[in-house]
Amino acid sequence: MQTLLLTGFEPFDQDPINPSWEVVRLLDGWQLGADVQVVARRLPCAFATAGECLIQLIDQLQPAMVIATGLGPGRSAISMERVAINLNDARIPDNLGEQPIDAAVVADGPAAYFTTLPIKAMVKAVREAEIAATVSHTAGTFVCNQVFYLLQHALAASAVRSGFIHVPYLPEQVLASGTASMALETQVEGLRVALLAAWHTSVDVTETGGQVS
Ligand code: PCA
Repeated sequence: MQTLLLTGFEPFDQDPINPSWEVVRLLDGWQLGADVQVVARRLPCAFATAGECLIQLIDQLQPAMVIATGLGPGRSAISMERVAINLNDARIPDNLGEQPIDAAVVADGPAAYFTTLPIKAMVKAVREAEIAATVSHTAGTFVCNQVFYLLQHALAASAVRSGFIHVPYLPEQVLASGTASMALETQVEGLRVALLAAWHTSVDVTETGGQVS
């Protein structure tokens, strides 16, 4: 049995829950094919420990694919991230009180890494299931981007494909504020479809996911 490692984050910024963990924990143990099973794990929302925790999980589980997820506050769609940048620039302190500003994720590392997931195929499949999905060109400059960068850095020379997905708030988190959200069941279904597409697509489809600005 092969492993698809799927991670979510613990809550941060005074939120009592983080939808990324609420969603992925429901997929723990899901067998998405005859020979592949999801293992879901939670990462700390801290610059000092999140990447280390993810790398330990990769060493321990030897996954065939790794997909990290996090909350993208204000996102209205399941967002397949295209690029991780070598920059930590935190607007708020992380859960250990650390707030790096204009710091490299990896000193002397490349400016950026692209996802190695077939994100266009994933977006297409999720949209076909009538769930909002999009290609995103920024994973921000907080812990999610850092984890995404460290993930791509760690697997850069390997055949294991990896990437990052940002998910919206749950409706109950943004009651009456008008901020975009998506129901838990919809997010779970969207991730199921995205994971199936990721696992079964070896060459990404060619269709635009671009933006003018
Ligand atoms: N979202 C934050 C960090 C943890 C999470 O779920 C981010 O986008 O960086």
